[in-house]
Amino acid sequence: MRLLTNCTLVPHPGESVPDAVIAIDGETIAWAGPLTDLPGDYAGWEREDLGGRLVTPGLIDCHTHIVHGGHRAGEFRMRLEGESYDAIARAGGGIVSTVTATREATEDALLADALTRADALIAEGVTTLEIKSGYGLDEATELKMLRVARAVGDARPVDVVTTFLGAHAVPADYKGEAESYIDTVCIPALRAAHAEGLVDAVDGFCEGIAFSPDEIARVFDAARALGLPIKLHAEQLSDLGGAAMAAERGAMSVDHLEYLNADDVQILAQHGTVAVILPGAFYTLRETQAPPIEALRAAGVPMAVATDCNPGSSPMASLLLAMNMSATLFRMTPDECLAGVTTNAAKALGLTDRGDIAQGQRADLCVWNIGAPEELSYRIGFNPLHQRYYRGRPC
Ligand code: DI6
Ligand code: FE
Repeated sequence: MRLLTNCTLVPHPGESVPDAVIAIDGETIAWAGPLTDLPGDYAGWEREDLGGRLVTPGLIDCHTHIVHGGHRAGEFRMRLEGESYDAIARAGGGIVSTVTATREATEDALLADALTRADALIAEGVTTLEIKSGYGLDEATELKMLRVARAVGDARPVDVVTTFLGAHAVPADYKGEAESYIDTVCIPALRAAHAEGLVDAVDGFCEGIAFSPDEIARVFDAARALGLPIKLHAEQLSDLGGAAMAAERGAMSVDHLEYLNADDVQILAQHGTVAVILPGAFYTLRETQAPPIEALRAAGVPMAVATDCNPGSSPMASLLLAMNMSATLFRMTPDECLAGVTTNAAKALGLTDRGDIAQGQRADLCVWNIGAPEELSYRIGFNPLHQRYYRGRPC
């Protein structure tokens, strides 16, 4: 039981409570508000003076691929010389090349490598982290990736939410046979991973270089039969209608969305689907079509922001940079950026016990050396984290 005193509370983006107190009981927020309203029952609790610093909810990175073998710096060089992401993928590079490296890596090696990226995110205040599979594309390697993802959560003070992404790319030995890959490899691997308790949600990559909406729908049917929530990489490079298909099936989120059309924005709004904005991929691929932020905002679609940390299209392990890019590249407001990595990121993961500072919520908090919450989006390459609280503990 402890009281964090003398802080400026940002319980939700856009709100600011000066001279505030947060009462932490075990892993939970027992009370939060202005000092003047603090109930007398807390008088005897141990106090920690935060020196007037600003406190937000712990950050949540709701879309990452931090578990993977190798790197794609060679592909980076090719793209700089003018080769396109699409063309590299179609020529057997891209995602499929990371698959080879991931299949070859041991669990220990994958974990050691993933922890370097997890540590970078944690150092910026991340307390909940989603990690996807999808660089195995065979049962053994998909399960290996998910075990490593769980191991990240065991090795570090961070909550890991796992996502099965077997429908990420068509592996080389199934080239031209996407449907057969889905039925004979992907869905059986999903069932096996679920049986081991390794899957919190199911994702897919709906794109010309990956899977069609119909193919993804087969995976979603299998997910539903297992009672697992779904989400989708959609409309990143072209408009195939994947986002609407996923929203209509009750997806928690649809991610990327550069090519989302106006009608489908309304479908997201109707279903309460979260739009996950991934500026790292837009930036890395030098995309020119931005996601329809204004239309999403006008329709009241909740927007999350994530790193998409992956070795190909978004080799970025900074959620603060993702906030900055969302503001500068997409004109999201600083409040939207903060909501994107807190309350809406929690929503994108289906988590109701975190993302805000309120009574009963998990005591996952960030204490910052900044004067205004906008600074989190405004600075570039600067980490103002003073202290993170994870499950009520400073660490
Ligand atoms: N979209 C992405 O941004 C990542 N996966 C996906 O479906 C990229 C994966 C990669 O290029 O390795
Ligand atoms: Fe991704």
